[in-house]
Amino acid sequence: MSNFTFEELKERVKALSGRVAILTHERADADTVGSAVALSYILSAMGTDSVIVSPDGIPARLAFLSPRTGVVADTDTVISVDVPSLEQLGKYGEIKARILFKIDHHRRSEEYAPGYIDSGCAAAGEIIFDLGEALAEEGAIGELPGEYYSAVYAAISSDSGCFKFSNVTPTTHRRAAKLLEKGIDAAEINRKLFDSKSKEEVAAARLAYSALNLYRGGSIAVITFTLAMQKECGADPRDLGGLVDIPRGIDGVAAAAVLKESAPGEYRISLRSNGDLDVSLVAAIYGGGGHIRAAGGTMNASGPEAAEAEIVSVIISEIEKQGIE
Ligand SMILES: [Mn+2]
Repeated sequence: MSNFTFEELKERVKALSGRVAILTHERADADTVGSAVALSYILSAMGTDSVIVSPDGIPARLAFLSPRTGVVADTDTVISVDVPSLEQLGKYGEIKARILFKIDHHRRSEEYAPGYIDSGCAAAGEIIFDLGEALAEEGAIGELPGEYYSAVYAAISSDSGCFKFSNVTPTTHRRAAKLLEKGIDAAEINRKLFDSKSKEEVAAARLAYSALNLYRGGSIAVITFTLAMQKECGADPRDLGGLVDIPRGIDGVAAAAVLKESAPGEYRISLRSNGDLDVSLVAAIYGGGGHIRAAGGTMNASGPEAAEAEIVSVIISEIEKQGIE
């Protein structure tokens, strides 16, 4: 199983036929959904029908991207976008043999299908943007609708933290500039992505602040968010991804983690690094992955205290192993 070039990606996309299922990763974010939506516009511009399939559904806060969802059973061909591992495909990991190819930007992208991978992109949306441009240039597609450009922009803005993460390149901004020239409402998209919270999410943040613990002289910050806390705030667990910004945003914090209890004894780990620590190596210990400064995995532990103690000790040993101060 191997990776292929951008030229081959174009050819593979043009050759898609029948009804295509575009798989997103679990706990979908605006990059995976926006990229899938944009890709479905590219496909329909070529006369190819497609639906978007998310292993655990698309969270309500991303409904503004208007994904046309469906089920794999009704499709002829399956591809994935922004999905680095089978684990991230959730229940669809079982149909890996049906996945024709994947489009991804994760540095550690598992070889579950042949793929086009550009880890120099801050978002999978940047790859989709290039694909749209290239196909238009060669006349394979005509003018795409405004919804296409909005979806691509949402994807890029989401994974770049509204263009403030270290993964942003001059090319990221050039792509975004071209999207702005298409007349998209970037301010409104960013408001929906970053400045809009449900009352339940605010209640979750309040609980998260009270559960915040600092370790190693304040360089490691961890929040363990139990099932009881999730019940108390009433938030959709899929909308709790932003909680990790709380520990990450504290002055002096080099590594931040949120452990979200997903089932009794099972914890979803979200990791962030503010410096040189490669948290994807911490995530890899837990069967996960991601990027240098943002990664995740799943841990089993006897209880919340044990889970938190374990992640702290693993982060400390990784700091020492990587020789980071
Ligand atoms: Mn992504």
